[in-house]
Amino acid sequence: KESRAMKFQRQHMDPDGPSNNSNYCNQMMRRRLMTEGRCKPVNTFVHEPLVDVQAVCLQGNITCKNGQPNCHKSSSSMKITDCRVTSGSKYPNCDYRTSQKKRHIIVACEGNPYVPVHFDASV
Ligand code: T3P
Repeated sequence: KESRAMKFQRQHMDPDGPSNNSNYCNQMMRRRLMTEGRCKPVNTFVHEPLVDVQAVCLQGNITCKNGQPNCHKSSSSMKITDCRVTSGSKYPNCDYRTSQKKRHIIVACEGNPYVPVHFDASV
């Protein structure tokens, strides 16, 4: 079974990206299996080395949107791509808008090793 840590990597890690391509989200959301059963409405891919994203679990500790205490905000801004489903998108034809940004990321971390398991926000 896929662990929560592996699921985070599947849904949110793309260290070698982004291809400078308006179809990035349409391709990646499908390739990473986020268009099965429904179109996942919002999803962020992070374009930084895995070790640097894992290190965010040791950076500033903050409260998550759901009230849990285990969120962490990156001390540096990171290259990300936000994927947001378009208003006209109709499952199973999931259509996304692709926006590249540099932001501080906020992730929830769990376990031993203490690693990212959820993407909470970017700021
Ligand atoms: P997950 O918990 O699998 O990482 O909040 C619901 C989902 O939306 C959550 O999935 C994370 C995702 N999300 C992003 O990927 N980027 C964002 O900026 C926000 C707000 C949510």
